[in-house]
Amino acid sequence: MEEKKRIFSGMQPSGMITLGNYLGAMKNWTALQNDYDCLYCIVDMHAITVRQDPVKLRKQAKDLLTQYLAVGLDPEKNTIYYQSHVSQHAELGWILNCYTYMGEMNRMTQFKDKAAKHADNINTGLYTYPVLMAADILLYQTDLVPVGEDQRQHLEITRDIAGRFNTIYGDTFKIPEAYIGKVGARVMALQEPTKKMSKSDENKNNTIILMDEPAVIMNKIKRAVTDSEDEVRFSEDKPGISNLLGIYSACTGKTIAEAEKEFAGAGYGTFKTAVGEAVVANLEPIQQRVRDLEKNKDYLDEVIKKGAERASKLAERTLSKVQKRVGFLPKVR
Ligand code: ATP
Ligand code: LTN
Repeated sequence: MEEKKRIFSGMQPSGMITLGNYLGAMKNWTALQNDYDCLYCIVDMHAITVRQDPVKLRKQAKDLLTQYLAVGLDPEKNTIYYQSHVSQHAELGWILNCYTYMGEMNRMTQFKDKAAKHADNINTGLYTYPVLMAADILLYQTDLVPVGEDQRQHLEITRDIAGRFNTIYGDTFKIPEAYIGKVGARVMALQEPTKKMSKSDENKNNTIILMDEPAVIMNKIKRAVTDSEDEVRFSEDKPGISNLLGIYSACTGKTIAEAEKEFAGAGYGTFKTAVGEAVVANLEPIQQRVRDLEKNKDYLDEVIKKGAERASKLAERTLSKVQKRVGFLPKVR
């Protein structure tokens, strides 16, 4: 039997999961779980590149685990774990730091954005964040990385680092590909539709979070910034309406063209109500499952324990190969 191809992806427990995270990443994860061997990591080590309150970070990491399961990831089919439980990520991360140039890191747009946002804490972890991400992916000989559009540059650097290492030491890492969905890959902020919806946004009206109640969702969509026309049409000069069309399409499975036709002549009010209802229809069942799962602490503990064990076993294979190649002595046993 041919072995399944491998998928790796992760999300930071840096706040409440948004509709952007869900449509851009998680929804694709659940769709891919039957055809691939998938590892879905909760990247808590990445989250501390901006200052986190430890009590909140623990809660967010637990909530994210519950949400991974609630969106439909089956822990029997997928390896789900906390990054900090598998020490090989940090170990490979260090080694790869020594094969990455500052010039490469200087080009990373996420670093520039986050450095501007957190000017009082531009730490070197934030700077080398993409190297740890490369380690995450390369540890598992990953074929495919399902992410939102904003991660494309990080995937490119991952491929560059892997290729460089392979050139020096011979084939060591599989060169991974990004998997970026056609719809939902870049959900924009509702009040500022030219910037991406982000879970760490301070303006709560910019984001819909996975756990927002239906009335809150309807309200946020109704108040979303649009334009002075009244025509539901996808266009670069209509970022608000285009964003809502993208959300509608990702939530219903209809194409943008079908959606435009459906709302031709309907007006923004009717359209926004339909978008809100489509989002609620996607999120309500997930919210119910979150509430059920939260009651089952033992089950969650079991999932995360098994996940770390399997991930660690797989990661060790690559790490020990790498350690040998760069010239570290084996442990005396
Ligand atoms: P933060 O605000 O803390 O930087 P984030 O909301 O950008 O976080 P991440 O944890 O960094 O989220 O990303 C998790 C996944 O969600 C990634 O695959 C990322 O590409 C995807 N993603 C994040 N925001 C969006 C968005 N607005 N539209 C589509 N996909 C997104
Ligand atoms: N950098 C990603 C989160 C992330 C990730 C990964 C995604 C960390 N490691 C490995 C895919 C694969 C982000 O900021 N969204």
